Amino acid sequence: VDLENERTLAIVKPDGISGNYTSSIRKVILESGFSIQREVTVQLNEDSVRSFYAEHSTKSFFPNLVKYMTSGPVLIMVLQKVSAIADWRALIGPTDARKAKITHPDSIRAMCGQDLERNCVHGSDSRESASREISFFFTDTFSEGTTLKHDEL
Ligand code: DGI
Repeated sequence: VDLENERTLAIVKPDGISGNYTSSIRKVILESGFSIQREVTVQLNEDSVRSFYAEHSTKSFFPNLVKYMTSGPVLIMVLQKVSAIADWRALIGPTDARKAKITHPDSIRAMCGQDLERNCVHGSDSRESASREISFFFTDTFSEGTTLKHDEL
């Protein structure tokens, strides 16, 4: 078991921001022992979302996903702790927020998500995704201050 610190990418999606859940989510993050290494609020454009969610590009829900993720600003964060990837996934709960409210009532998606699409938060699902997703939004080194990789998202 690798007990080294891990980084994962967390996103508070548009419904999380518009529902004013940001401070509650930040509280859960810090109380759960994560440090927030980077954070930036941006309005994503369609190309960014298509590229970020490329693995879902052939799914029937993809156009809706793109529409939803561009419907308002999102808060993008890099979280760090031991086992950050699995622990953040456990904290956010199942993809379908409606199910989360029943099976994982203490999860973040149960708290602020609405359904399978509007589920309030994102979390990387593996080391490979975390690495890809972090470098998708942020410059590759962590030695400088917060720098967005793209001028415009
Ligand atoms: O890693 P997750 O976000 O838990 O889930 P995922 O990688 O399977 O799907 C990415 C996002 O796409 C998910 O957060 C919400 C959306 N999505 C997934 N499956 C469906 C969906 N949206 C709709 N409308 N219908 C789906 O079946």
